[in-house]
Amino acid sequence: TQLFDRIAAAAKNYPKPADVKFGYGTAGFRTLGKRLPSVIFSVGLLAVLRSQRFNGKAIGVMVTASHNPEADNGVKLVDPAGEMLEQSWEAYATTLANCASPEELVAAYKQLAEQLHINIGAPASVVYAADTRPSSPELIKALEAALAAFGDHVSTNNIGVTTTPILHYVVKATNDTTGEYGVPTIEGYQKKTAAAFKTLIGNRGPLKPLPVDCANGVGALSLADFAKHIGDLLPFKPLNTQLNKEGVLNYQCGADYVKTKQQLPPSVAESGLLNQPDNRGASFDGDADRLIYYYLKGGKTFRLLDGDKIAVLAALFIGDLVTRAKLTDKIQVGVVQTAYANGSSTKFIKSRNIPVTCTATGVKHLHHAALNYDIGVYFEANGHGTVLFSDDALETLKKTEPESPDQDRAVKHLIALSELINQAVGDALSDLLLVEVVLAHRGWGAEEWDAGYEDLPNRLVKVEVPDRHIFHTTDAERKLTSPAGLQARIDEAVLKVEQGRSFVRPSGTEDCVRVYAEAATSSAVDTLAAAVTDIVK
Ligand code: NG1
Ligand code: ZN
Repeated sequence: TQLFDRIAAAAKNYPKPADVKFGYGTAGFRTLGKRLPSVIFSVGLLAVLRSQRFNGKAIGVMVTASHNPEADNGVKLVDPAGEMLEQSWEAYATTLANCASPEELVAAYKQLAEQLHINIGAPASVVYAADTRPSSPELIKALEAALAAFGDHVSTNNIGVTTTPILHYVVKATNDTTGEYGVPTIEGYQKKTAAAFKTLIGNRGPLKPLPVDCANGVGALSLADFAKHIGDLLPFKPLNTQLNKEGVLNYQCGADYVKTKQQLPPSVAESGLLNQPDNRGASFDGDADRLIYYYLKGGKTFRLLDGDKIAVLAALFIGDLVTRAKLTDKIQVGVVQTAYANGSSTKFIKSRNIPVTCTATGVKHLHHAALNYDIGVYFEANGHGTVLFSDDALETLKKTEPESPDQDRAVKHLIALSELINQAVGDALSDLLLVEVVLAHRGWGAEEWDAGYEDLPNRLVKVEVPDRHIFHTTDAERKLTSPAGLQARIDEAVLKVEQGRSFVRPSGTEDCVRVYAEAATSSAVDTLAAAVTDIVK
Protein backbone atom coordinates (compact mmCIF):
# COMPACT_ATOMS: atom_id res chain seq x y z
CA THR A 1 0.00 0.00 0.00
CA GLN A 2 2.97 2.27 0.53
CA LEU A 3 3.74 1.77 -3.13
CA PHE A 4 0.19 2.74 -4.12
CA ASP A 5 0.42 5.87 -1.98
CA ARG A 6 3.70 6.85 -3.59
CA ILE A 7 2.28 6.29 -7.09
CA ALA A 8 -0.83 8.34 -6.27
CA ALA A 9 1.27 11.15 -4.78
CA ALA A 10 3.57 11.30 -7.80
CA ALA A 11 0.65 11.07 -10.25
CA LYS A 12 -0.86 14.27 -8.78
CA ASN A 13 1.83 16.24 -10.61
CA TYR A 14 0.71 14.79 -13.93
CA PRO A 15 -3.04 15.30 -14.25
CA LYS A 16 -4.73 13.89 -17.32
CA PRO A 17 -6.05 16.64 -19.59
CA ALA A 18 -9.85 16.50 -19.65
CA ASP A 19 -11.70 15.76 -22.90
CA VAL A 20 -8.87 13.77 -24.49
CA LYS A 21 -9.22 10.08 -25.22
CA PHE A 22 -5.80 8.50 -25.69
CA GLY A 23 -5.23 5.33 -27.70
CA TYR A 24 -2.14 3.15 -28.04
CA GLY A 25 -2.05 2.58 -31.82
CA THR A 26 0.43 1.23 -34.39
CA ALA A 27 2.80 4.05 -33.46
CA GLY A 28 2.21 3.95 -29.69
CA PHE A 29 0.67 7.11 -28.20
CA ARG A 30 1.11 10.16 -30.38
CA THR A 31 -0.33 13.66 -30.08
CA LEU A 32 0.72 17.19 -29.10
CA GLY A 33 3.67 16.94 -26.71
CA LYS A 34 2.05 19.18 -24.10
CA ARG A 35 -0.88 16.76 -23.73
CA LEU A 36 1.36 13.81 -22.95
CA PRO A 37 2.89 14.04 -19.44
CA SER A 38 0.12 12.01 -17.78
CA VAL A 39 0.31 9.44 -20.56
CA ILE A 40 4.05 9.02 -20.16
CA PHE A 41 3.62 8.65 -16.41
CA SER A 42 1.14 5.81 -16.96
CA VAL A 43 3.47 4.21 -19.51
CA GLY A 44 6.17 4.15 -16.83
CA LEU A 45 3.87 2.08 -14.61
CA LEU A 46 3.07 -0.29 -17.45
CA ALA A 47 6.75 -0.70 -18.38
CA VAL A 48 7.44 -1.91 -14.83
CA LEU A 49 4.58 -4.42 -15.01
CA ARG A 50 5.74 -5.62 -18.41
CA SER A 51 9.27 -6.13 -17.11
CA GLN A 52 7.98 -8.02 -14.06
CA ARG A 53 5.94 -10.19 -16.40
CA PHE A 54 9.29 -11.26 -17.96
CA ASN A 55 11.04 -11.85 -14.62
CA GLY A 56 12.78 -8.49 -14.65
CA LYS A 57 14.04 -8.43 -18.23
CA ALA A 58 14.57 -4.91 -19.55
CA ILE A 59 11.67 -3.15 -21.26
CA GLY A 60 12.29 -0.10 -23.46
CA VAL A 61 10.47 3.22 -23.48
CA MET A 62 11.08 5.51 -26.47
CA VAL A 63 9.82 9.09 -26.43
CA THR A 64 9.44 10.23 -30.04
CA ALA A 65 6.87 11.23 -32.65
CA SER A 66 9.00 10.13 -35.60
CA HIS A 67 8.17 12.14 -38.74
CA ASN A 68 5.36 14.18 -37.14
CA PRO A 69 5.62 17.95 -36.70
CA GLU A 70 7.87 19.31 -33.96
CA ALA A 71 5.07 20.15 -31.51
CA ASP A 72 3.93 16.52 -31.46
CA ASN A 73 5.46 13.85 -29.35
CA GLY A 74 4.76 10.24 -28.49
CA VAL A 75 5.83 7.15 -26.65
CA LYS A 76 6.32 3.51 -27.53
CA LEU A 77 7.15 0.47 -25.42
CA VAL A 78 9.78 -2.01 -26.55
CA ASP A 79 9.58 -5.71 -25.63
CA PRO A 80 12.58 -7.71 -24.31
CA ALA A 81 13.75 -9.01 -27.70
CA GLY A 82 13.79 -5.44 -29.00
CA GLU A 83 10.43 -5.81 -30.70
CA MET A 84 7.32 -3.65 -30.56
CA LEU A 85 5.02 -4.17 -27.55
CA GLU A 86 2.89 -7.30 -27.89
CA GLN A 87 -0.52 -6.35 -29.22
CA SER A 88 -2.59 -7.66 -26.32
CA TRP A 89 -0.90 -5.16 -24.00
CA GLU A 90 -1.83 -2.16 -26.14
CA ALA A 91 -5.28 -2.19 -24.55
CA TYR A 92 -3.74 -2.11 -21.05
CA ALA A 93 -1.67 0.91 -22.06
CA THR A 94 -4.84 2.61 -23.29
CA THR A 95 -6.72 1.81 -20.07
CA LEU A 96 -4.03 3.28 -17.82
CA ALA A 97 -3.56 6.36 -20.02
CA ASN A 98 -7.24 7.25 -19.78
CA CYS A 99 -7.59 7.18 -16.00
CA ALA A 100 -9.01 10.54 -14.97
CA SER A 101 -7.45 10.83 -11.49
CA PRO A 102 -4.51 9.43 -9.46
CA GLU A 103 -6.98 7.26 -7.50
CA GLU A 104 -8.42 5.80 -10.68
CA LEU A 105 -4.93 5.19 -12.01
CA VAL A 106 -3.83 3.32 -8.90
CA ALA A 107 -7.02 1.25 -8.91
CA ALA A 108 -6.60 0.35 -12.59
CA TYR A 109 -2.95 -0.48 -12.08
CA LYS A 110 -3.73 -2.71 -9.10
CA GLN A 111 -6.49 -4.46 -10.98
CA LEU A 112 -4.23 -5.07 -13.97
CA ALA A 113 -1.49 -6.55 -11.80
CA GLU A 114 -4.01 -8.91 -10.19
CA GLN A 115 -5.57 -9.91 -13.48
CA LEU A 116 -2.12 -10.74 -14.91
CA HIS A 117 -0.91 -12.42 -11.69
CA ILE A 118 2.06 -10.10 -11.45
CA ASN A 119 3.82 -9.51 -8.15
CA ILE A 120 4.17 -5.74 -8.01
CA GLY A 121 7.07 -6.02 -5.58
CA ALA A 122 9.21 -8.06 -8.01
CA PRO A 123 12.33 -6.55 -9.59
CA ALA A 124 12.02 -4.74 -12.89
CA SER A 125 14.28 -2.98 -15.36
CA VAL A 126 13.48 -0.13 -17.77
CA VAL A 127 15.71 1.38 -20.48
CA TYR A 128 14.62 4.68 -21.98
CA ALA A 129 15.58 7.35 -24.49
CA ALA A 130 14.14 10.35 -26.29
CA ASP A 131 14.55 12.13 -29.60
CA THR A 132 15.40 15.84 -29.93
CA ARG A 133 11.92 17.33 -29.58
CA PRO A 134 11.61 20.35 -27.28
CA SER A 135 8.90 18.60 -25.23
CA SER A 136 10.99 15.46 -24.66
CA PRO A 137 12.88 16.52 -21.46
CA GLU A 138 9.60 17.27 -19.63
CA LEU A 139 8.18 13.94 -20.71
CA ILE A 140 11.27 12.08 -19.56
CA LYS A 141 10.80 13.72 -16.15
CA ALA A 142 7.24 12.35 -16.00
CA LEU A 143 8.53 8.90 -16.86
CA GLU A 144 11.21 9.12 -14.19
CA ALA A 145 8.66 10.24 -11.60
CA ALA A 146 6.64 7.08 -12.26
CA LEU A 147 9.71 4.85 -12.08
CA ALA A 148 10.99 6.54 -8.92
CA ALA A 149 7.78 5.67 -7.08
CA PHE A 150 8.92 2.03 -7.09
CA GLY A 151 12.18 2.71 -5.31
CA ASP A 152 15.10 0.31 -5.45
CA HIS A 153 13.52 -2.73 -6.99
CA VAL A 154 13.20 -1.01 -10.37
CA SER A 155 16.52 -0.40 -12.07
CA THR A 156 16.61 2.25 -14.76
CA ASN A 157 18.95 3.05 -17.61
CA ASN A 158 18.56 6.44 -19.30
CA ILE A 159 20.52 6.25 -22.53
CA GLY A 160 19.71 9.87 -23.33
CA VAL A 161 18.99 11.44 -26.70
CA THR A 162 19.24 8.81 -29.41
CA THR A 163 17.44 7.18 -32.32
CA THR A 164 14.54 4.75 -31.99
CA PRO A 165 16.51 1.84 -33.51
CA ILE A 166 19.44 2.37 -31.14
CA LEU A 167 17.06 2.16 -28.16
CA HIS A 168 15.66 -1.10 -29.58
CA TYR A 169 19.21 -2.39 -30.03
CA VAL A 170 20.14 -1.56 -26.43
CA VAL A 171 17.03 -3.33 -25.10
CA LYS A 172 17.78 -6.45 -27.15
CA ALA A 173 21.46 -6.44 -26.21
CA THR A 174 20.67 -5.90 -22.51
CA ASN A 175 18.46 -8.99 -22.46
CA ASP A 176 20.75 -11.22 -24.51
CA THR A 177 22.29 -13.40 -21.84
CA THR A 178 24.75 -14.98 -24.30
CA GLY A 179 26.34 -11.56 -24.77
CA GLU A 180 26.61 -12.34 -28.49
CA TYR A 181 24.26 -9.68 -29.79
CA GLY A 182 26.41 -6.78 -28.67
CA VAL A 183 27.40 -4.39 -25.90
CA PRO A 184 24.21 -2.70 -24.60
CA THR A 185 25.27 0.91 -25.08
CA ILE A 186 25.13 3.51 -27.86
CA GLU A 187 28.86 3.06 -28.34
CA GLY A 188 28.42 -0.71 -28.47
CA TYR A 189 25.97 -0.22 -31.32
CA GLN A 190 28.29 2.11 -33.21
CA LYS A 191 31.30 -0.18 -32.87
CA LYS A 192 29.46 -3.32 -33.82
CA THR A 193 27.91 -1.66 -36.87
CA ALA A 194 31.20 -0.09 -37.97
CA ALA A 195 33.11 -3.37 -37.66
CA ALA A 196 30.57 -5.23 -39.80
CA PHE A 197 30.57 -2.42 -42.37
CA LYS A 198 34.37 -2.50 -42.66
CA THR A 199 34.34 -6.27 -43.13
CA LEU A 200 31.74 -5.99 -45.87
CA ILE A 201 33.36 -3.12 -47.76
CA GLY A 202 36.81 -4.75 -47.58
CA ASN A 203 39.06 -3.12 -50.13
CA ARG A 204 36.14 -1.66 -52.11
CA GLY A 205 36.40 1.74 -50.37
CA PRO A 206 36.55 4.62 -50.02
CA LEU A 207 33.02 5.02 -51.38
CA LYS A 208 31.65 8.08 -53.16
CA PRO A 209 30.56 10.85 -50.76
CA LEU A 210 26.92 10.47 -49.71
CA PRO A 211 24.58 13.39 -48.90
CA VAL A 212 22.32 12.43 -45.98
CA ASP A 213 19.29 14.56 -45.08
CA CYS A 214 18.87 14.06 -41.32
CA ALA A 215 15.47 15.83 -41.10
CA ASN A 216 16.99 18.11 -38.43
CA GLY A 217 16.49 15.22 -36.06
CA VAL A 218 18.36 12.85 -33.84
CA GLY A 219 19.72 10.90 -36.83
CA ALA A 220 22.20 13.76 -37.29
CA LEU A 221 23.75 12.85 -33.94
CA SER A 222 24.09 9.14 -34.55
CA LEU A 223 25.38 9.72 -38.08
CA ALA A 224 28.12 12.06 -36.83
CA ASP A 225 28.96 9.56 -34.09
CA PHE A 226 29.12 6.70 -36.54
CA ALA A 227 31.31 8.64 -38.99
CA LYS A 228 34.05 8.77 -36.35
CA HIS A 229 34.23 4.97 -36.38
CA ILE A 230 34.76 4.52 -40.14
CA GLY A 231 37.13 7.33 -41.12
CA ASP A 232 36.85 8.16 -44.83
CA LEU A 233 35.55 4.73 -45.88
CA LEU A 234 32.19 6.39 -46.57
CA PRO A 235 32.36 10.21 -46.43
CA PHE A 236 28.94 11.58 -45.43
CA LYS A 237 27.68 15.00 -46.47
CA PRO A 238 25.16 15.59 -43.68
CA LEU A 239 22.31 18.01 -44.46
CA ASN A 240 19.52 19.29 -42.20
CA THR A 241 21.43 18.77 -38.99
CA GLN A 242 20.08 21.73 -36.97
CA LEU A 243 19.10 20.28 -33.63
CA ASN A 244 18.76 23.46 -31.61
CA LYS A 245 16.78 25.64 -33.96
CA GLU A 246 13.07 25.90 -33.34
CA GLY A 247 10.54 24.68 -35.87
CA VAL A 248 12.82 22.87 -38.31
CA LEU A 249 12.42 19.22 -37.28
CA ASN A 250 10.90 17.28 -40.23
CA TYR A 251 10.02 20.59 -41.83
CA GLN A 252 10.34 20.40 -45.62
CA CYS A 253 12.85 17.59 -45.29
CA GLY A 254 13.18 14.00 -44.18
CA ALA A 255 12.10 10.62 -45.52
CA ASP A 256 8.38 11.21 -45.11
CA TYR A 257 8.54 14.51 -47.00
CA VAL A 258 10.38 12.89 -49.90
CA LYS A 259 8.11 9.84 -50.09
CA THR A 260 4.88 11.83 -49.81
CA LYS A 261 5.81 14.72 -52.09
CA GLN A 262 7.88 12.60 -54.45
CA GLN A 263 10.45 15.36 -54.69
CA LEU A 264 13.80 16.45 -53.25
CA PRO A 265 13.71 18.50 -50.05
CA PRO A 266 14.46 22.10 -51.14
CA SER A 267 17.60 22.06 -48.97
CA VAL A 268 18.94 19.01 -50.78
CA ALA A 269 18.13 20.49 -54.19
CA GLU A 270 19.87 23.76 -53.27
CA SER A 271 22.97 21.97 -52.03
CA GLY A 272 23.72 20.98 -55.61
CA LEU A 273 25.11 17.71 -54.30
CA LEU A 274 22.85 15.65 -56.53
CA ASN A 275 23.53 17.47 -59.76
CA GLN A 276 26.11 15.04 -61.08
CA PRO A 277 24.45 12.16 -62.87
CA ASP A 278 24.26 9.08 -60.68
CA ASN A 279 24.96 10.85 -57.37
CA ARG A 280 22.66 9.24 -54.82
CA GLY A 281 21.22 10.89 -51.74
CA ALA A 282 19.37 9.60 -48.67
CA SER A 283 16.85 10.96 -46.17
CA PHE A 284 16.17 9.80 -42.60
CA ASP A 285 12.96 10.56 -40.75
CA GLY A 286 12.90 12.41 -37.41
CA ASP A 287 13.86 9.40 -35.26
CA ALA A 288 15.99 7.66 -37.91
CA ASP A 289 14.01 4.47 -38.31
CA ARG A 290 12.99 5.21 -41.90
CA LEU A 291 15.20 5.60 -44.95
CA ILE A 292 14.54 6.79 -48.48
CA TYR A 293 17.09 7.10 -51.29
CA TYR A 294 16.84 9.14 -54.50
CA TYR A 295 18.84 10.58 -57.36
CA LEU A 296 18.42 12.86 -60.35
CA LYS A 297 18.35 10.82 -63.52
CA GLY A 298 20.65 12.41 -66.09
CA GLY A 299 21.32 15.05 -63.43
CA LYS A 300 17.73 16.32 -63.86
CA THR A 301 14.74 14.05 -63.26
CA PHE A 302 13.88 13.12 -59.66
CA ARG A 303 13.77 9.38 -59.08
CA LEU A 304 12.65 7.82 -55.81
CA LEU A 305 14.39 4.73 -54.40
CA ASP A 306 11.94 3.79 -51.67
CA GLY A 307 11.45 0.88 -49.27
CA ASP A 308 10.38 -1.40 -52.13
CA LYS A 309 13.55 -0.65 -54.07
CA ILE A 310 15.65 -1.23 -50.95
CA ALA A 311 13.90 -4.57 -50.29
CA VAL A 312 14.56 -5.74 -53.85
CA LEU A 313 18.19 -4.64 -53.73
CA ALA A 314 18.76 -6.43 -50.41
CA ALA A 315 16.82 -9.61 -51.20
CA LEU A 316 18.53 -10.26 -54.54
CA PHE A 317 21.96 -9.60 -53.07
CA ILE A 318 21.37 -11.88 -50.10
CA GLY A 319 19.86 -14.51 -52.41
CA ASP A 320 23.03 -14.43 -54.54
CA LEU A 321 25.22 -14.77 -51.45
CA VAL A 322 23.21 -17.79 -50.26
CA THR A 323 23.69 -19.39 -53.70
CA ARG A 324 27.44 -18.72 -53.61
CA ALA A 325 27.56 -20.08 -50.05
CA LYS A 326 25.95 -23.27 -51.50
CA LEU A 327 23.20 -23.11 -48.92
CA THR A 328 20.08 -22.74 -51.07
CA ASP A 329 18.68 -26.02 -49.74
CA LYS A 330 19.10 -24.92 -46.12
CA ILE A 331 18.44 -21.17 -46.11
CA GLN A 332 15.31 -19.72 -47.64
CA VAL A 333 15.28 -15.98 -48.31
CA GLY A 334 11.86 -14.34 -48.46
CA VAL A 335 10.41 -10.84 -48.72
CA VAL A 336 7.56 -9.38 -46.69
CA GLN A 337 5.62 -6.38 -47.97
CA THR A 338 2.32 -4.64 -47.32
CA ALA A 339 -0.40 -3.88 -49.84
CA TYR A 340 1.26 -0.47 -50.37
CA ALA A 341 4.24 -2.10 -52.08
CA ASN A 342 4.25 -1.21 -55.73
CA GLY A 343 2.86 -4.08 -57.83
CA SER A 344 5.92 -3.96 -60.08
CA SER A 345 8.24 -4.66 -57.15
CA THR A 346 6.20 -7.70 -56.09
CA LYS A 347 6.15 -9.04 -59.66
CA PHE A 348 9.88 -8.47 -60.03
CA ILE A 349 10.77 -10.30 -56.80
CA LYS A 350 8.55 -13.26 -57.74
CA SER A 351 10.14 -13.39 -61.20
CA ARG A 352 13.45 -14.03 -59.44
CA ASN A 353 11.93 -16.98 -57.58
CA ILE A 354 11.98 -15.28 -54.22
CA PRO A 355 8.79 -15.84 -52.19
CA VAL A 356 6.78 -12.78 -51.14
CA THR A 357 4.33 -12.50 -48.24
CA CYS A 358 1.84 -9.63 -47.91
CA THR A 359 0.77 -8.53 -44.41
CA ALA A 360 -1.36 -5.84 -42.85
CA THR A 361 0.20 -2.38 -42.42
CA GLY A 362 2.33 -1.82 -39.32
CA VAL A 363 5.83 -2.99 -38.58
CA LYS A 364 4.81 -5.59 -36.03
CA HIS A 365 2.91 -7.55 -38.69
CA LEU A 366 5.80 -7.45 -41.14
CA HIS A 367 8.33 -8.34 -38.47
CA HIS A 368 6.27 -11.31 -37.39
CA ALA A 369 5.88 -12.63 -40.94
CA ALA A 370 9.59 -12.17 -41.66
CA LEU A 371 10.37 -14.58 -38.82
CA ASN A 372 8.85 -17.36 -40.95
CA TYR A 373 11.77 -17.21 -43.36
CA ASP A 374 15.35 -18.22 -42.60
CA ILE A 375 16.32 -14.77 -43.81
CA GLY A 376 13.33 -12.44 -43.98
CA VAL A 377 13.60 -9.09 -45.74
CA TYR A 378 10.76 -6.76 -44.76
CA PHE A 379 10.14 -3.20 -45.82
CA GLU A 380 7.21 -0.84 -45.98
CA ALA A 381 7.22 1.29 -49.13
CA ASN A 382 7.74 4.34 -46.87
CA GLY A 383 11.23 3.10 -45.97
CA HIS A 384 10.73 1.34 -42.65
CA GLY A 385 12.23 -2.12 -42.63
CA THR A 386 15.07 -4.49 -41.90
CA VAL A 387 16.39 -7.98 -42.60
CA LEU A 388 15.97 -10.72 -39.98
CA PHE A 389 18.34 -13.67 -39.75
CA SER A 390 16.86 -16.65 -37.86
CA ASP A 391 18.92 -18.43 -35.23
CA ASP A 392 18.87 -21.54 -37.42
CA ALA A 393 20.23 -19.63 -40.42
CA LEU A 394 23.02 -18.16 -38.29
CA GLU A 395 23.89 -21.54 -36.92
CA THR A 396 23.95 -23.07 -40.41
CA LEU A 397 26.26 -20.28 -41.55
CA LYS A 398 28.59 -20.64 -38.60
CA LYS A 399 29.04 -24.37 -38.99
CA THR A 400 29.43 -24.42 -42.78
CA GLU A 401 32.89 -25.63 -43.80
CA PRO A 402 33.61 -23.87 -47.08
CA GLU A 403 35.23 -25.78 -49.93
CA SER A 404 36.34 -22.77 -51.97
CA PRO A 405 37.49 -19.22 -51.31
CA ASP A 406 34.35 -17.89 -52.98
CA GLN A 407 32.07 -19.97 -50.78
CA ASP A 408 34.07 -18.87 -47.75
CA ARG A 409 33.67 -15.20 -48.66
CA ALA A 410 29.93 -15.58 -49.22
CA VAL A 411 29.45 -17.23 -45.82
CA LYS A 412 31.50 -14.54 -44.07
CA HIS A 413 29.61 -11.77 -45.83
CA LEU A 414 26.26 -13.24 -44.79
CA ILE A 415 27.40 -13.39 -41.17
CA ALA A 416 28.68 -9.80 -41.36
CA LEU A 417 25.34 -8.69 -42.85
CA SER A 418 23.51 -10.17 -39.87
CA GLU A 419 25.73 -8.00 -37.67
CA LEU A 420 25.38 -4.89 -39.79
CA ILE A 421 21.60 -4.99 -39.96
CA ASN A 422 19.58 -4.10 -36.86
CA GLN A 423 17.82 -7.34 -35.84
CA ALA A 424 15.29 -5.57 -33.64
CA VAL A 425 13.62 -2.99 -35.85
CA GLY A 426 13.93 -0.83 -38.99
CA ASP A 427 17.03 1.35 -38.75
CA ALA A 428 17.82 4.15 -41.20
CA LEU A 429 21.57 4.12 -40.49
CA SER A 430 22.12 0.37 -40.73
CA ASP A 431 19.80 0.13 -43.75
CA LEU A 432 21.78 2.91 -45.42
CA LEU A 433 24.99 0.97 -44.83
CA LEU A 434 23.33 -2.14 -46.23
CA VAL A 435 22.46 -0.25 -49.43
CA GLU A 436 26.00 1.10 -49.71
CA VAL A 437 27.46 -2.39 -49.24
CA VAL A 438 25.29 -3.85 -52.01
CA LEU A 439 26.06 -0.99 -54.41
CA ALA A 440 29.79 -1.35 -53.68
CA HIS A 441 29.71 -5.12 -54.25
CA ARG A 442 27.69 -4.81 -57.44
CA GLY A 443 29.77 -1.87 -58.66
CA TRP A 444 26.51 0.01 -59.17
CA GLY A 445 25.41 3.62 -58.98
CA ALA A 446 21.83 4.73 -58.31
CA GLU A 447 20.81 4.37 -61.94
CA GLU A 448 21.80 0.69 -62.14
CA TRP A 449 20.02 0.00 -58.87
CA ASP A 450 16.91 1.73 -60.23
CA ALA A 451 17.03 -0.19 -63.52
CA GLY A 452 15.59 -3.49 -62.21
CA TYR A 453 11.92 -2.59 -62.57
CA GLU A 454 9.73 0.44 -63.20
CA ASP A 455 7.12 1.43 -60.60
CA LEU A 456 3.52 1.46 -61.76
CA PRO A 457 2.01 4.94 -61.46
CA ASN A 458 0.27 5.11 -58.08
CA ARG A 459 -1.75 7.42 -55.84
CA LEU A 460 -2.34 7.52 -52.12
CA VAL A 461 -5.37 9.58 -51.09
CA LYS A 462 -6.44 10.52 -47.58
CA VAL A 463 -10.24 10.58 -47.31
CA GLU A 464 -11.96 12.09 -44.31
CA VAL A 465 -15.09 10.15 -43.42
CA PRO A 466 -17.60 10.61 -40.61
CA ASP A 467 -16.55 7.34 -38.92
CA ARG A 468 -13.54 5.37 -40.05
CA HIS A 469 -14.29 2.58 -37.57
CA ILE A 470 -17.07 1.21 -39.79
CA PHE A 471 -14.40 0.15 -42.31
CA HIS A 472 -13.28 -3.44 -41.82
CA THR A 473 -10.81 -5.32 -43.99
CA THR A 474 -9.57 -8.82 -44.73
CA ASP A 475 -6.83 -10.46 -46.86
CA ALA A 476 -3.97 -8.32 -45.47
CA GLU A 477 -6.18 -5.22 -45.73
CA ARG A 478 -6.64 -5.64 -49.48
CA LYS A 479 -10.40 -6.15 -49.31
CA LEU A 480 -13.22 -4.47 -47.41
CA THR A 481 -15.72 -6.66 -45.57
CA SER A 482 -17.78 -3.67 -44.47
CA PRO A 483 -19.54 -1.35 -45.21
CA ALA A 484 -21.49 -3.89 -47.25
CA GLY A 485 -21.34 -3.58 -51.02
CA LEU A 486 -18.34 -1.25 -51.20
CA GLN A 487 -15.80 -3.88 -52.19
CA ALA A 488 -17.88 -5.03 -55.19
CA ARG A 489 -17.97 -1.45 -56.46
CA ILE A 490 -14.21 -1.05 -55.97
CA ASP A 491 -13.63 -4.30 -57.90
CA GLU A 492 -15.71 -2.93 -60.76
CA ALA A 493 -13.71 0.30 -60.90
CA VAL A 494 -10.44 -1.66 -60.87
CA LEU A 495 -11.50 -3.78 -63.83
CA LYS A 496 -12.02 -0.68 -65.94
CA VAL A 497 -8.32 0.26 -66.01
CA GLU A 498 -5.27 -1.57 -67.31
CA GLN A 499 -3.13 -3.24 -64.60
CA GLY A 500 -5.44 -1.70 -62.01
CA ARG A 501 -5.19 -2.39 -58.29
CA SER A 502 -6.84 -0.48 -55.50
CA PHE A 503 -7.75 -0.95 -51.85
CA VAL A 504 -9.21 1.02 -48.97
CA ARG A 505 -8.34 0.75 -45.27
CA PRO A 506 -8.81 2.85 -42.15
CA SER A 507 -5.58 4.51 -40.99
CA GLY A 508 -4.16 3.30 -37.70
CA THR A 509 -2.44 6.62 -37.00
CA GLU A 510 -4.77 9.32 -38.35
CA ASP A 511 -8.50 9.95 -38.39
CA CYS A 512 -9.07 9.05 -42.05
CA VAL A 513 -9.31 6.18 -44.48
CA ARG A 514 -6.61 5.74 -47.11
CA VAL A 515 -7.30 4.97 -50.75
CA TYR A 516 -4.43 3.40 -52.67
CA ALA A 517 -4.53 2.94 -56.43
CA GLU A 518 -2.12 1.91 -59.12
CA ALA A 519 -2.52 1.36 -62.87
CA ALA A 520 -0.61 1.17 -66.13
CA THR A 521 -0.65 4.89 -66.83
CA SER A 522 -0.75 8.10 -64.90
CA SER A 523 -4.15 9.11 -66.31
CA ALA A 524 -5.60 5.66 -65.64
CA VAL A 525 -4.47 5.78 -62.02
CA ASP A 526 -5.99 9.25 -61.59
CA THR A 527 -9.29 7.90 -62.90
CA LEU A 528 -9.14 4.87 -60.60
CA ALA A 529 -8.16 6.83 -57.47
CA ALA A 530 -10.95 9.34 -58.09
CA ALA A 531 -13.53 6.60 -58.69
CA VAL A 532 -12.62 4.72 -55.50
CA THR A 533 -12.51 7.94 -53.47
CA ASP A 534 -16.06 8.66 -54.64
CA ILE A 535 -17.20 5.19 -53.64
CA VAL A 536 -15.78 5.61 -50.13
CA LYS A 537 -17.08 9.11 -49.42
P1 NG1 B 1 -1.48 4.23 -41.25
O1 NG1 B 1 -1.81 5.61 -40.78
O2 NG1 B 1 -2.16 3.13 -40.49
O3 NG1 B 1 -1.70 4.13 -42.75
C1 NG1 B 1 1.14 4.81 -41.34
C2 NG1 B 1 1.87 4.26 -42.53
C3 NG1 B 1 2.41 2.88 -42.18
C4 NG1 B 1 3.24 2.89 -40.90
C5 NG1 B 1 2.45 3.58 -39.79
C6 NG1 B 1 3.22 3.68 -38.49
C7 NG1 B 1 1.35 4.47 -44.94
C8 NG1 B 1 0.34 4.32 -46.00
N1 NG1 B 1 0.97 4.14 -43.68
O4 NG1 B 1 0.08 3.95 -41.02
O5 NG1 B 1 3.13 2.37 -43.27
O6 NG1 B 1 4.49 3.49 -41.12
O7 NG1 B 1 2.01 4.87 -40.21
O8 NG1 B 1 3.98 4.81 -38.36
O9 NG1 B 1 2.48 4.88 -45.20
ZN1 ZN C 1 10.27 7.07 -37.50
